[in-house]
Amino acid sequence: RPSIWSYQGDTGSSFWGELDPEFATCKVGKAQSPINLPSSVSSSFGSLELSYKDTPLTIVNNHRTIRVDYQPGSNLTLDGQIYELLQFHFHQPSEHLVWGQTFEMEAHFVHQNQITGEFVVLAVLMSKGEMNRALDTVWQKIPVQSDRPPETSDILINALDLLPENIDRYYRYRGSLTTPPCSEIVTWLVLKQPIEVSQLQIERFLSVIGTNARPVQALNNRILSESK
Ligand code: SG4
Ligand code: ZN
Repeated sequence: RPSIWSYQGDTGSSFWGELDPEFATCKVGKAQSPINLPSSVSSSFGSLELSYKDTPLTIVNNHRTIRVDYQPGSNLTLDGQIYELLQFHFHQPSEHLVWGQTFEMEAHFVHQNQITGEFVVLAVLMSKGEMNRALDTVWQKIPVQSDRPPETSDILINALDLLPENIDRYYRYRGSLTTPPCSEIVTWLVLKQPIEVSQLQIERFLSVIGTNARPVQALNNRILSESK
């Protein structure tokens, strides 16, 4: 079955729950993402443990985002569990808000536990500023045509180059994929320090993909935590 969801009009995010029975969670789920941060309780967590390797730049335009696929062998460790970095991708504007503020873009580093299937998504907020070199390496290779096989090159990249200096300060909460089927299987880690992206880089993304952010969802009775 072709999946018909989008970010605009009558297949946009307010209708996801009705487009397909498999998308019902988008409507009835009580732990949906994104959310407005921070709100409510805080407790403490330690530093993030990341072990990311270089990977050959493999990039996909699936017309809903620009995605960079990662080769196996890069991990994030959380609560003693290992989650493998599968891919990262981008949203414009940001999906998470901080104190009601939207950022220019947001990057999602998607990790999955190979045994439980649970996800950890590390989110990096992006504000307008200097041209971002690591991002530029990716942007140089954006496929203009969507739904083609991934484009691989022999350029090596490392997701660490897209993270801010400070990865010790972050919000953490339990939520969902921000796209259909909106499965509530994600631990979200949202870094507090944003990285910078230039106006031209934002425009480049918009000209290929357009805006692709799901609006914020109700917190309901979830607890949000902060590091330190
Ligand atoms: C994007 O559409 C990615 O292309 C999807 O990746 C991703 O789905 C989806 O966003 C949801 O991820 O971090 N925004 S999010 O919650 O990673 C998954 C693929 O389709 C399952 C591979
Ligand atoms: Zn995402």
